[in-house]
Amino acid sequence: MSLRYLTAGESHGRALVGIIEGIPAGLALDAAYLHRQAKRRKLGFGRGNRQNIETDAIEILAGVRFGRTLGSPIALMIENRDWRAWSEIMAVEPLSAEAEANMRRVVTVPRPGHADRIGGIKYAHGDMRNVLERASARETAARVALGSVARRFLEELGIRVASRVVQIGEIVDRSSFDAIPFEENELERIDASPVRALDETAAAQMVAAIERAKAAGDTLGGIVEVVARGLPVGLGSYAHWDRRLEAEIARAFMALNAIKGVELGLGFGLAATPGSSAHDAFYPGDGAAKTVYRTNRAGGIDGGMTSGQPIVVRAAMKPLATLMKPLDSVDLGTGEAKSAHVERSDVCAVPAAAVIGESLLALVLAAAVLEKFGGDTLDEIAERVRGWDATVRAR
Ligand code: EPS
Repeated sequence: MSLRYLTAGESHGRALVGIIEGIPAGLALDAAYLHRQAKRRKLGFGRGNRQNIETDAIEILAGVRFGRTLGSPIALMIENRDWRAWSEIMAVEPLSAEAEANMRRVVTVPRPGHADRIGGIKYAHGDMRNVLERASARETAARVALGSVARRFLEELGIRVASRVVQIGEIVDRSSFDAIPFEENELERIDASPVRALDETAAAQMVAAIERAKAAGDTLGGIVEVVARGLPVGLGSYAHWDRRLEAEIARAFMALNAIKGVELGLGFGLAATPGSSAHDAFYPGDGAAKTVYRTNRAGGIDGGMTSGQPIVVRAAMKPLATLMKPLDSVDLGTGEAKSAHVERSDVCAVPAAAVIGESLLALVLAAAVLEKFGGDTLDEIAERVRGWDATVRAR
């Protein structure tokens, strides 16, 4: 097990916490870096009022001393500022009979498309708040915090991760992923787009589509693209099914709330493409390598291994299940037909999903790097990666 991480926390509970284990010693890491990444997740047109309440400042509780990782587990905490308004509803202590009788915001009518109904059945929660508090995408703030630690580690090895929005509702941005900015000082360009689109015309149309959905009490999904560059050749393996890197990437993205589809490179498009134009041909190298590619239809992975080309992942997000004009549902307490529960929410969280996707990919890649190169200190790993790059050039 090269890298593992856990999160805990309810959406309106006191805080989100995350622990990551396996990051080597000697990595420069500070809370300001993590906070910069966390703030990027909050951006995006279509988010609700909650984003104005939360600052998503990240506290490093353990695993770092004098600005460098110790090699021990790193523990992070993000306060839920909104908890102050929810401290009775989300109290940890047992309820008094009076408080139980006066409990507010009890959820008995599940939202179609949300975890409410099945979670309530599965965990015997009559009040489905017990489900939605944890099923909420608020938890992704913790995954971004942990993913930003992985990102910091990858940066030291020259590996960069970035993202953009490709589609919101029916509006598609047809720009190439090659135009995505990667360096921290360049990221602001796409972070400044209201919807993380590269093309300004598409961005304006996406904003208008979100506005229309909001006015109609509706929500919108979309497609995000996450790209990683600067990868060593040969992360992952063809040798056994559970070592294939695409599988890990798909798992990480499918584990993000509301994601219903994942593809690499041309992905589903390959189904309709003949073999003659579906693959990436090899050409004689330029001196630095024996072979080079001119296309990246595979999305950076062949046979479950990194090819050294950029990894290009796309994920499709369904529209959020909390509708201000709610769908038909049933009160599970009384059995009556009712409109689904309505709770303050976002209209569209696709731009946030793109930023979260960067962290998910960073976590998968950091684990793959650690598995291939091992090492207890950053220097040890960096030296092994450099040595491997030289080996690859000669093969
Ligand atoms: C969410 C509902 C909204 C979002 C929340 C995810 O929260 P609330 O019900 O408090 O308005 O704002 O996302 C975040 C708080 C966040 O930081 O991303 C949901 O139901 O998934």
